[in-house]
Amino acid sequence: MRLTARRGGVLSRRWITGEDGRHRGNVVEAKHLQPSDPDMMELYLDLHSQPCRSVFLFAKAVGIPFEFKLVDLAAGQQYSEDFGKISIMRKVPVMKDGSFILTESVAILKYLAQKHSSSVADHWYPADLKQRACVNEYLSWQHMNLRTHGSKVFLLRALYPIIMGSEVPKEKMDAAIEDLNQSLNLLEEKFLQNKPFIIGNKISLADLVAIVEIMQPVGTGLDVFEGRPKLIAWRERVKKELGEKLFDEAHEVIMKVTSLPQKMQSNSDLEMLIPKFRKIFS
Ligand SMILES: N[C@@H](CCC(=O)N[C@@H](CS)C(=O)NCC(=O)O)C(=O)O
Repeated sequence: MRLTARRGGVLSRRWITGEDGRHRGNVVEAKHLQPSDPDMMELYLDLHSQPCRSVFLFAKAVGIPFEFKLVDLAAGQQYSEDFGKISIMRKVPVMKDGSFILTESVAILKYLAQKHSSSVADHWYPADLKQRACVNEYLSWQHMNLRTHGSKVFLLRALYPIIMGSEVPKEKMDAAIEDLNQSLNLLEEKFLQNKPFIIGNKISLADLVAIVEIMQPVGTGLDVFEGRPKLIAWRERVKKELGEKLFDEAHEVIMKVTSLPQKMQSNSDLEMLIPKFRKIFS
């Protein structure tokens, strides 16, 4: 992958996918020679972020072309003046489709599925009332459950020591892992049951959003799949549907997350993040 230009703290690179939705490689562009295509949808992303990975994976898996705008969270680029013009929320992902700007990964995923419904297979976000309701049920549940609990374990394991300057207290870590396990139990027992995917025989946005959240603590070296054969089999099915190469590409940075603290430590913008993390951890 080539970074093609730096404009106002946001790096651009272009992705291209084939008609079958599989990644065909990057269009290597010299942005300083070639102006950006004004009609190309832009996705502002940092693949350390779970919601960013879901949007990235979906767009690539179904073959929606986009320009990748890197917002390096560890470098504090979400606080840059340029990014502030895109979203005052200062969070990623953000989608810019023409002049239409949309935040919130779930809203972006649904927008993309609906906008491209003629080319995106129905199973991603089924038109059937009840099937769609089941996808929405999972998407509504996950925010305060699997996402909250997986993120907490991730933050405690990856960032707590550097932000707080001490080891994570055992009871704090144990409680976070217990909450995560409860969410994983519910994913298995309520949502997955004995089906291949959350809504049945086919992958949907629900599976995509679930897997990216689970991979967050996995990136810190915690094998959350241990002793969960049903979840392992589901993970393998999801990977196969997305394409192993694409899945690994999306998760490459999170699987190397142990280097993040060093990167942040050498960064003066870290100071802006410290009060925020202290609030989460205290
Ligand atoms: N509910 C939002 C969550 C977005 C979010 O929290 N993004 C995080 C990364 S996972 C972020 O940009 N954080 C930057 C910050 O808080 O400074 C979504 O699903 O898109």
